[in-house]
Amino acid sequence: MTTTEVRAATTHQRLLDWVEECRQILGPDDVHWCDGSEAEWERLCASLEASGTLHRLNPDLRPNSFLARSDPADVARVEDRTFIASVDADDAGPTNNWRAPAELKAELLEHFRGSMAGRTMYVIPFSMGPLRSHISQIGVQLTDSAYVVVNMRIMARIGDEVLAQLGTDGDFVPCLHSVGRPLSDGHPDDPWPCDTDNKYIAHFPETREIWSYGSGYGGNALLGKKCFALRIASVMARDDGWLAEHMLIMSVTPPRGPKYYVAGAFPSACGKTNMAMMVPTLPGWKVETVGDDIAWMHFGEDGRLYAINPEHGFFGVAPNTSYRTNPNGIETLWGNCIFTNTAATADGDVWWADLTPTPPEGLTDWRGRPWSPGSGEPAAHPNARFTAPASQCPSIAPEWEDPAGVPISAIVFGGRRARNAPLVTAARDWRHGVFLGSILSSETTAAAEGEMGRVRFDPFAMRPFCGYNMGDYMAHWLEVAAGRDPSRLPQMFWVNWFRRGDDGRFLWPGFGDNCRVLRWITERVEGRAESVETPLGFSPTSDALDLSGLPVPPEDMDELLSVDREAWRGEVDLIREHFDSFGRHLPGELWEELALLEKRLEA
Ligand code: O2Y
Ligand code: MN
Repeated sequence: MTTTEVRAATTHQRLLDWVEECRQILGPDDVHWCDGSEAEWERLCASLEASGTLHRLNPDLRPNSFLARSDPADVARVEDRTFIASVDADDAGPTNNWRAPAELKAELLEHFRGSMAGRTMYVIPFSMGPLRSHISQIGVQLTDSAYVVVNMRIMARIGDEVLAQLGTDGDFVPCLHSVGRPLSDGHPDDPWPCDTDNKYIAHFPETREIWSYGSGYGGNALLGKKCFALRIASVMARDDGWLAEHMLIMSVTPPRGPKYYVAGAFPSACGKTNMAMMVPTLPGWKVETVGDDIAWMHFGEDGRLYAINPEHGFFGVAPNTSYRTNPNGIETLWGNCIFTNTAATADGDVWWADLTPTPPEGLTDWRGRPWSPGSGEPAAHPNARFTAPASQCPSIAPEWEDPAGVPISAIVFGGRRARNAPLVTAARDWRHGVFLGSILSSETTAAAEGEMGRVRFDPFAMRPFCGYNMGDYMAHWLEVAAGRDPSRLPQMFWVNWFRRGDDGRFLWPGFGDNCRVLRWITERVEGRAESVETPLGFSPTSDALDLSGLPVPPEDMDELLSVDREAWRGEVDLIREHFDSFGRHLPGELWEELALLEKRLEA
């Protein structure tokens, strides 16, 4: 080993043995144990600038911030290369790509062997969740990407304090990552090394391991996020009686209090980050942010459900994030950020569609080419991202790092439905809420997703992120609440911000006006919301929503809250097909809920 090796600040023998075993397989030139310090960040960013991976932004405009341009073939999560390698295929279920663990490991080892030659292997101890929280979990990621290290430093708590927490025998999830581009062949390095043709995002739920190869991008490479905090954590949660969810966490405080905490599950690209940072339009109402993407929830001694945000930063989609859609999001990005695949301005800042009403002159696109509005291509990649410290968000809740978590009063499920799904519906009880979560769905919007307007079910917004059989996952949601005092459980709601009229326009303004729906939700939690029963649950009466100052015509409100029985009979057929796909794994209670829905539709 060379003299640049940075030694471990740990005597944790299992960890040291695993790192050594991996070093021998991966064959890096150096090993660097990340301490998480500012000085380390500066050194790594400087080396990434030198290799052309990072471009420092104008410090007068955006201090301590950088732009990275990825390989054009490495721009997003790769669901078709994401694997759940459980011993039994049935344990992965119909929504996951299954591979036999031994076979997949053997195949991957062929790729991993020597894959770090000529590079440094970074060891990143990281905590998902605040240190010293009983809800948090520790992981250790090995990676040959310094870009991953600096992003992980924003997205998780990393370094020596995590090793200290781990002690000499603490549990950790081993996360192995290589971009898959050894430097042994004498070929010069690329600014964004990857192995385009051989990407694998592999999860081994029984042994709680993650092996990721070939991609340096986002959810494929920052292994604490989707891989650990959702796919592996969902398995841990199943085994240990808690919930690992694709949910934002926010607080909502009425003018005279008290403060309520709401968790919200929305499929990817449904505006979760915007909602978590909402600026409410109702005077006197306050919204604060605890997390924008993932919630880990445990029941407390008092029977209430307590949630932490396991992350430490935001990895948000840049395009269409603007002062109009998310002012707190924009303010978060003042400095200390990494931008990936945005456009660059002539004065050394970043840009994306909607950031300013018109694009500035002299833009460079996400691939580093001069860009003009007439080019017919977007300046920023549609999945361009910002990595930003959560602590910089103006709406961050002061208690966002409370190790005890925050008590959840309401859980909101929301899909993207142009038709049929009403603006808001309250579930009758926990079991009915689980049913509503299980039929969460969106209509396909792009040709790439298949036929336009087709309903795609995304139960609990977890379809790409559940590390086991989704039928068993739904059963777990029922089991965690069994025998508990219903009055202590969060109430559950279904929302849909995306309903359109026959003329194709959105019927609901969304964004800060969603607080009007949140107001009704808090009133329902308090047991005083004016409600009417529908076949789907309970909806606001026509005058129960505070619409003051909102120019939505009454006929649009009627449409927004309506449940079209004929259309819902059609939906029932789709739900039956959806449920059928889980075979014996779908809990009988959900079939019973479907039968009840059918009965109510006939009434
Ligand atoms: O494309 C990626 O790698 C990121 S996907 C992502 C990032 C942040 C929050 N949510 C998501 C998602 O796909 O749900
Ligand atoms: Mn997400």
